[in-house]
Amino acid sequence: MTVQGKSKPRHLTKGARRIEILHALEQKLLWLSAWMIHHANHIRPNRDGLKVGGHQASCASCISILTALYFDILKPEDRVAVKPHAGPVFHAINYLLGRQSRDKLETLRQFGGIQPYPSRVKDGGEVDFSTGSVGLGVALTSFGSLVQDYVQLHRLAPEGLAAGRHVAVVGDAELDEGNIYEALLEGWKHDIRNVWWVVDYNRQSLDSVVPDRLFGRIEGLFRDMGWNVVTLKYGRKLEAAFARPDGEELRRWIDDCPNSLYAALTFQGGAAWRAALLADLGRIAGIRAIIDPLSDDELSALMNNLGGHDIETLTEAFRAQDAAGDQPTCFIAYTIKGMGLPFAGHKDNHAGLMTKEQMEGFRAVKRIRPGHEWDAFEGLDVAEEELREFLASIPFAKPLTPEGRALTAPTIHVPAQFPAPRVPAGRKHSTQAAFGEILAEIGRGQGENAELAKRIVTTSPDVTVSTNLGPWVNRRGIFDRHKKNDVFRDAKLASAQRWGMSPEGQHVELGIAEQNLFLVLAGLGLADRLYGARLLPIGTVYDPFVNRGLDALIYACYQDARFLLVSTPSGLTLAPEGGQHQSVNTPLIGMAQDRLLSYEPAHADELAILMRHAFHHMQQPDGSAVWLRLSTRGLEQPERQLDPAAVIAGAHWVVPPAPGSHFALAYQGAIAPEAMAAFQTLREDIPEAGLLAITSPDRLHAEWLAARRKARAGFGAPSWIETLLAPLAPGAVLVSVLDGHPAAHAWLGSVRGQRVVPLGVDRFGQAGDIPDLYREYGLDEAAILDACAQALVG
Ligand SMILES: Cc1ncc(C[n+]2csc(CCOP(=O)(O)OP(=O)(O)O)c2C)c(N)n1
Ligand SMILES: [Mg+2]
Repeated sequence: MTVQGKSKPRHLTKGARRIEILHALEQKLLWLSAWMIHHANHIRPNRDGLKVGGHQASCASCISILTALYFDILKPEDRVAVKPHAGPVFHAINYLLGRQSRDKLETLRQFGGIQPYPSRVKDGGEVDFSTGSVGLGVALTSFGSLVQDYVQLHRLAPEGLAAGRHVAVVGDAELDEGNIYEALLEGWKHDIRNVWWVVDYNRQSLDSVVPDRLFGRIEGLFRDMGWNVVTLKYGRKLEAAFARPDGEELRRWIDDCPNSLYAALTFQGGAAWRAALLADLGRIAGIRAIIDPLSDDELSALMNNLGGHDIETLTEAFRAQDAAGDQPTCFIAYTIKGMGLPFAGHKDNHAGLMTKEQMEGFRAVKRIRPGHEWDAFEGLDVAEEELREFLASIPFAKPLTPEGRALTAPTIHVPAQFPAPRVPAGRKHSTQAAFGEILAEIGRGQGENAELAKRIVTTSPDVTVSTNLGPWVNRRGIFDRHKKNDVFRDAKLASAQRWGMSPEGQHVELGIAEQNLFLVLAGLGLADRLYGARLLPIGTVYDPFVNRGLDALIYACYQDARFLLVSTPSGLTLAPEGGQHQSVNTPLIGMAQDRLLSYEPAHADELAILMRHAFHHMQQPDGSAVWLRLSTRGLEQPERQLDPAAVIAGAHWVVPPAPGSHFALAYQGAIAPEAMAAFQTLREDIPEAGLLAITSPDRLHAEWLAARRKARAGFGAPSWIETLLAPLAPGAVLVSVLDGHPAAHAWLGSVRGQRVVPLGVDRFGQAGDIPDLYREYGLDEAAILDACAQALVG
């Protein structure tokens, strides 16, 4: 379909005709979204007997909202998160705009086809924000607007690209998610703007109808956070009825009607409405005058005329707010779940699908001829030519770029080497401290680092100083739309930290909410594609609290956001500060998470290689985010020449084994000194033993799996870990140790059939010093030697 129509007679977009056209488009979206789901479930062959699913009722609920947004109000530069279960409506909109093919509409939930919920990576560039895990897409719109401000205020945006509004179409049950309130608080602190959340307030979630009084509270919360709240409760028809004599009685009745009763009456239809209204209001003459002349269908239409289904109410409210400025605004649009479908209002309709018979009835009402189900303009009261012209004339029809909505940005030069911090002989250094120093050095912005330094943005949920970002922040400042001086500094009070804020600052300070951290990283890490500016984001967090933000981290990776995550301190090794703060499972998360390379260096020279690699890798078309798990434990730093490729590939021999050796010891991260000490002892008995430094079980494992796959396809080369282990004898023993769950290394035995004894932490820890803790959890030199002895005797 082409949208390159003739020039548009202006009068068509105005007034009543515009509303008629929008009504026609609503009808088309309702049909197409229902049909897409029906087709996927009932028409496409089903090979495995599993339910395909889809959410016809959720789609129907927000048809008018999405119609008003896309076909009336949105501009090309606006960015939208559509509630997950309305994905089919979103794709139908793009179909009408000529941005989605008919063939593709037939592939909903099929392999290689349209995803159940809008997906940036899998559904293409028209999707601004992926959704699916409820609440996260909503919150990301706030942080997207923050990132857009950052890009604009740092003058990094491409010339001529206007700042857009960030819009979330929100299911009302999404507001039960705590991350929404974390985002609201953080958004308030950052004085975000240009954000609209349009709540599809159908008062239904997945299981049932939601409690009545909750929303009054929620509205207050938005206002407290500096948001404007616009409630769209009633449509034009109901407002007209309320304006008639005694009409206010009807309004009061509806206002007092419990959500569940309203939903049930909606489902039952006109006769039930009449019975209920007559029972309560039948003695009021004005009410009789309103309802008596109406047929059951007309009465039902009147009672269903809520604000979120009334295109005039919606477009008027959006236009008014559009003109009113950039204050964040929450629209509470009252809707009915399943509006216009046979199960409208039924509490069980969330995953309900129309039966074949119901679909045939629906087809008849929508005047769709068999064989014309996918026709964009079938069965409408407005002529195709006029609809095409209208669609070509709306603001959103103008392409953001000739390629679509996905922008690009050139890569930033990364120097070939990051020097590791120099540590005087005999002094110890931790990976966390080295991280802070390397970053601070880049922060000087000198020489080759100048451009790199400009593009780095750091962020942290209240652990900026304790994760060693302090020196970087002192050099580059804290970002805020408004200049705010550092009061302590102005008063000449001693402090190591400069805490001045300005639009030029390059650190986004967050409150303690790890989901916000990952959502900000998602926004920053998509800045090239959303805002046309390459940013190199770094987020720091205590390693155990990656778990607190995990869903948002997965969500950021799912959208292919590019960032460097630095989690520190980690494991038991933070020792006296530990206890609840010990992380055990994070190495496994690092292995299991797609689009995230994870590393745990032990020494500063490895870290320097990996930080350099991270900035490079996150800019590559087939790159990804990168995670570094660090430690506060000071280690002696070896004098050596490393092969960067080996460190990046995940392991290198510190002491290579003699060919045919029957024994090797492997370590990962801050436990290195214990492994090295045990190794010295072992070598007295086994001089041919090798010592392996593992920097990434994730990389080793992923590359090994990939090599296996290639080998099965007949063109394999050995993976790095196969190459590394090749000198060992076939039945050799490999004892490995890390401060994390031992399963991260247990798989190594499968690589060449060698016997692996993985040491690590598999119980909740406690505070203590390192000698006590490593002894208790079996990580000290004695424990390593015991494990070696046991393994060697079989
Ligand atoms: C984090 C998360 N938890 C649970 C679900 C499963 N789920 C999908 S939709 C839904 C209820 C959605 O209700 P609402 O947001 O009101 O959407 P609508 O009524 O518009 O369909 C739930 C619990 C999910 N997608 N994400
Ligand atoms: Mg709902």
